[in-house]
Amino acid sequence: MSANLITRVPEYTASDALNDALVNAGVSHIFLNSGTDYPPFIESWAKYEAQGRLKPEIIISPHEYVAISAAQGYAQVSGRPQAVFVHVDVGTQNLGGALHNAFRCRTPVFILAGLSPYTIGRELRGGRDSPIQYLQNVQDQAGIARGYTKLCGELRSGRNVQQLVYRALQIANSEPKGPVYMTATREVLEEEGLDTNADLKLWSPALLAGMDDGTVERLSVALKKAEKPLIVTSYLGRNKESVGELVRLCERLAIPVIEAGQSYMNFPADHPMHLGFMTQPLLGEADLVLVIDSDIPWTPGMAEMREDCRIFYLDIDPLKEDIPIWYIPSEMFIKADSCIALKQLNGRLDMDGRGLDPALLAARREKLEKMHTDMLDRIKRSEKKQPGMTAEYLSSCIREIIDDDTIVLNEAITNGGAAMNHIPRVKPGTSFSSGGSSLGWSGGAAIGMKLACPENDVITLTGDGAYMLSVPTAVYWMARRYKTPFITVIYNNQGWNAPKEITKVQHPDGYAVRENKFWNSFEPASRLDLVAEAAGGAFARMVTKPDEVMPALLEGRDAVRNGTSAVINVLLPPV
Ligand SMILES: Cc1ncc(C[n+]2csc(CCOP(=O)(O)OP(=O)(O)O)c2C)c(N)n1
Ligand SMILES: [Mg+2]
Repeated sequence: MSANLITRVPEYTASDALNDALVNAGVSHIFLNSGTDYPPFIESWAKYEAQGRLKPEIIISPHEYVAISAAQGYAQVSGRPQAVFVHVDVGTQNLGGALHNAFRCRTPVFILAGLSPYTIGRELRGGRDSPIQYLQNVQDQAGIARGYTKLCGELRSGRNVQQLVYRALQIANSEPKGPVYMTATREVLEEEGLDTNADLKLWSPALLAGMDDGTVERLSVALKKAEKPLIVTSYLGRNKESVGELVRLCERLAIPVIEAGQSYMNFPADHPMHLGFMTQPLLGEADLVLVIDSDIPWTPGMAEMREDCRIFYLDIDPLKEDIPIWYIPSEMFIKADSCIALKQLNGRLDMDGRGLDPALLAARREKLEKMHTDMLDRIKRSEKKQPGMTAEYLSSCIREIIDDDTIVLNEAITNGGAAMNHIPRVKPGTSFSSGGSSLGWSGGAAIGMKLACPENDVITLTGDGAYMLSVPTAVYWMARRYKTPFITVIYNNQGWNAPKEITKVQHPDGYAVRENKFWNSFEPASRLDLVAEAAGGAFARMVTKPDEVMPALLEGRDAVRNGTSAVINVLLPPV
């Protein structure tokens, strides 16, 4: 045995310093999928527990996709980033599409991955001691994450670990927010650390700005002048305070709101100015559209709009700098925080109501209110119980078993519209989707949200395909182990409907339609609910008839209130 292995273990290691930095920065949980890179941390955590010292709670996550989805969910509801610790290159790869979601959703997450040790001759504590460390030594591990993170960095010395953690979190927490990815070799994590006792006030996120006076003036004049204004938003409700400001603006000027590709609750669905989730037909009539916080308010090639429609784009990232090809032809691209900007607009209009014709405004308000009531009538009619199962009826039953504070996660894909229409959310912070396009987010996200908001009920609405991609074995095991019970409703159309629908749009008279072949079926249907029972003792129920929906949902809700997750697998007509 060479001398290095009897080298003294420092009393305070880099791993200890990292623990302390995370605790100091308010990171309460580490979602962990470990490996041979973890002895320095495992030793540190055991020491901390033995000595009664504070450390983040370690949440064992059997799949990395679930780990980061949980951290994303936690930050989506609370604004507070959590840590995800994964195993070298392979663990990083398993973050997979969930890293895309966190990035696209602009959610702060602190990711740490081990690096294969850089010494092979036992020169240093932590050097290589296993064959796999050679296989895991790859050219560009950080490259796996680089396209989906705001910062990729390496901890290279035990002495400045804390500084780099604070810097990474400051960047993650500053708008546009997002995940950060740090790596470290075992040798560094075993080194002597340095506790800086940093004052976190000196690491606060970059301050946000609103609009300059000229822009406030131009925008308020344009809004007052418009005859058929429209507001489209997707994630304004990331800041709950913005919702009230948007309500004020829309009430004053009688402006309707469409939530397009909603990833947060942005505007109360029961408000008369809420006109649903589809931009058409309103977009086609509008003479002014104010987009606030949206990546894709509409699909440019598919949208019908007036030639003379004026577009104003207000967003923290109005050019979508991480999307290579993107364009919405806007008169102004306003880079500002929407909450500050809305307060400025409301303030401007408080001071100066000139230019508004009360009669015109009243007529517009009345017309919009009627549209809102007509929309609700249509929704109500479509949810009537039919002999066969419909997503509309199912969604209406879900509405009946939840309350205004229930957190709803929507990953119901082609049934997501039915879910949004029939399960209106009226309180900020009670409706979420992944903000990205990688399916499988909702299972892990529900765990994170329940950890952050234990008082709220949490319900996920998922397609059957999305459910399978969520790694349900890991999800329901974690939900039981960490006491985060939630209800899952599977909108089970026994296959992938989305690729079928889009093929029908692209080739309406083609072979696929004529032959009815779409390579999208999961028949014969699986007992997807039983997966959760096997993995985490969840209450599992398959439902085939409309009459069975309500009793199953109520039983599921009772199970959750008694501490057990529930999966209600509802069979819809097959795709
Ligand atoms: C990780 C991942 N894989 C594949 C896709 C492509 N995709 C988009 S929608 C969809 C179908 C999802 O099926 P399901 O959840 O059952 O919803 P449905 O289309 O049936 O409503 C697929 C596979 C994706 N978005 N993300
Ligand atoms: Mg499906």
